[in-house]
Amino acid sequence: MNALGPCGKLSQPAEEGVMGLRRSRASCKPVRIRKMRWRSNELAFCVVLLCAGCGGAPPDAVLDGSFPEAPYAVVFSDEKRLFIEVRTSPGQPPRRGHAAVQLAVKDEQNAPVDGLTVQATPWMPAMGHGAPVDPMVSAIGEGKYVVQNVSMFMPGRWELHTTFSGPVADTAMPVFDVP
Ligand SMILES: [Cu+2]
Repeated sequence: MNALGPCGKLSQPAEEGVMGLRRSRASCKPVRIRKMRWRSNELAFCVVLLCAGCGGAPPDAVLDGSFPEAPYAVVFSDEKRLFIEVRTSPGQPPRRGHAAVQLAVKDEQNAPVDGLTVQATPWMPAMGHGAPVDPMVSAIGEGKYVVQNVSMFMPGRWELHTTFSGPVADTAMPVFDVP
């Protein structure tokens, strides 16, 4: 064998770095092709991630009993009118995918608040996007509300932008770190 590379040139010496090594191993163009292929793999991976959070899956039928005893977090509403214990299921901290979030809401006198209308929207602040499905909220009594279909489909920090109306009007923002 001679020392000619596939391009008909002498193989690049190792001191020229990674590009030189790659060029000597393959041919002149494959470096670029390889990069393109890697990019399309990356794209496919992103699509898979997005689709993991897409609708179609039935809501997690988690209405009671399956939330841990200890809250994941305890938050005040923004105007301090409500005090909210936050629990997640399945798993606490919530896993990637669809989670149910229980909000146990009390007022300034530490009494459970029933009759609230609750709206909750997941948001991933670092990337500026929400979730592909809207959560559904059910009141289960004793001041507890279960937000189902909270689609936190990527690892990282998610906010649950929450609005309460009815007997008490206020907003709150529990935050979740999805591993
Ligand atoms: Cu994201």
